[in-house]
Amino acid sequence: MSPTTQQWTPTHGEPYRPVPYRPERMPAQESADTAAHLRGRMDERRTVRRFSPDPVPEQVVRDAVACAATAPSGAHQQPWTFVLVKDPQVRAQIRAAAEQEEQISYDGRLGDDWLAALRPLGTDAVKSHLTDAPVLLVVFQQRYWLGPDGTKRKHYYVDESVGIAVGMLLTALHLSGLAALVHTPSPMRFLGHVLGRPENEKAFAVIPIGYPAEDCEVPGLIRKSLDQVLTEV
Ligand code: IYR
Repeated sequence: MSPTTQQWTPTHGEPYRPVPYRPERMPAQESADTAAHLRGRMDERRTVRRFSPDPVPEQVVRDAVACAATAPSGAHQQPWTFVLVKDPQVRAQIRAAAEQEEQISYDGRLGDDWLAALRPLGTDAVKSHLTDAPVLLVVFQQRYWLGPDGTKRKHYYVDESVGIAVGMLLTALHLSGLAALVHTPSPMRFLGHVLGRPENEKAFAVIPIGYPAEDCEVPGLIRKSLDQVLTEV
């Protein structure tokens, strides 16, 4: 077991206790080859909304969550909880509640401008992936630490930390051959209730995971080129 995965307990106010970090340096050619390969692999990732019912190896999902949980976080507070929802009844409940909210959103709550921005994606209020994908993962952010005696301690940069973790989750899933969708029903409060999460946790995203359906289609989108996203000064 790596030293960073021994049983974690919250830290607060302890002194700085550095340990050596001496990873072997990757030769430049191997580094370049790896980066170019990963760039190509990641460019193949697509958000999928139509999933095959085929089961996925659960350990792949567990390992991807473990990858996500290596994300850097504000004050190393690791303010995330991942809930693997297996119970079909709970999934049906989540879908019904999400679709109810989405219907209101698509019927006008989002506003014309937002709906226009979404049109090229072809999304609507029907969220069949919430029950059809073989795996449903719900990510919660821990807005503060809640001790067993009810003590509360603020967490820092929670949105950023959980966003990075979800990015790493998507990367791990994709590189392991699985497709996913980051779904953010709004409002999401119902998720905490349905899944019985504690008061310090706020739903961040619902992530159906699986293989694309045989007849899966995705929007014909074009990514910005590197020189459109990277500028040098
Ligand atoms: N939450 C809605 C709407 C939606 C919003 C954004 I921003 C998207 O990128 C996609 C969808 C839904 O899930 O359909």
